[in-house]
Amino acid sequence: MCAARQLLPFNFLSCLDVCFVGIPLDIGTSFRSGTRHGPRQIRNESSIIGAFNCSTGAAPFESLQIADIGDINLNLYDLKQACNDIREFYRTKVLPYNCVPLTMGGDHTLSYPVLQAIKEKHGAVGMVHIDAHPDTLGTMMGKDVAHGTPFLRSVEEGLLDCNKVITIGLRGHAALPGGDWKVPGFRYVYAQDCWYKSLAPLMEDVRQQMGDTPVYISFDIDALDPAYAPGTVLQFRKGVWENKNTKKWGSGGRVKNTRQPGKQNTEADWESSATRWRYILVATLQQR
Ligand SMILES: [Mn+2]
Repeated sequence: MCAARQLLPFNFLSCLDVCFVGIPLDIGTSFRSGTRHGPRQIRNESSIIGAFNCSTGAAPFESLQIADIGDINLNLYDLKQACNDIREFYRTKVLPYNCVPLTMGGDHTLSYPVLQAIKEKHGAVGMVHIDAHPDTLGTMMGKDVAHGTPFLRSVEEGLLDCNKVITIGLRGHAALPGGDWKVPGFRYVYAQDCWYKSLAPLMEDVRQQMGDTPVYISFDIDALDPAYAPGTVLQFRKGVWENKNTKKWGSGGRVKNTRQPGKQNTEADWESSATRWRYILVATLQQR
């Protein structure tokens, strides 16, 4: 299942600025599974990656030492054990080095053990969280660890600086106004408040808010319209980046979504989603 036996020697990480880590986890999801295939699919789609972004001028592979160090070997029969496996991997294998990890999931449960490990090194961190959902539920079906609960667990354990957390892209039934999902201090931006305008002013505001505090960035692929990334767990129509080409789910976007909600993912769904993920990951490496 995992590529752990192919991991590079860990002293290699001392030479890296950035490492990609795969977490093939999907046993925390409440609906469609399959995100265990995410890391591998992102790698497949990345085989045609370009080294230079002509829009931003970024050429990250020229200015940073970057390597993919493989997948974490985790227990897919026990979610809490899987979380332990993830936390210990980051705590002992990644964070001792000055190498910035870029994690490829995997369902959103994984952010909880990753943040646990990060706290040991950095203390409470800020967070830029881009997602259709707040992921601050107390429990899901009576369980405290699940893909909808990682950030409430993180608050309870002091892993986040609550005055430096912003969730962007909320929409659908997961974030009804007046619900008990809001965390004091967190800032929330609904998807519709991002539509048809530049997000540059908001991002400048976020930079000011974060200041010099270390920041964890979490990007849930369902922040995008499922026309562009249909291989997600929960499909909510309309994404955070709505424009004139995405007014109708599945018919207005550049990518046709022929799936129906509730059906199992196909390889084409994963390919489409992984392609977007690849772009998002590399877009975070904006050094020139
Ligand atoms: Mn989500």
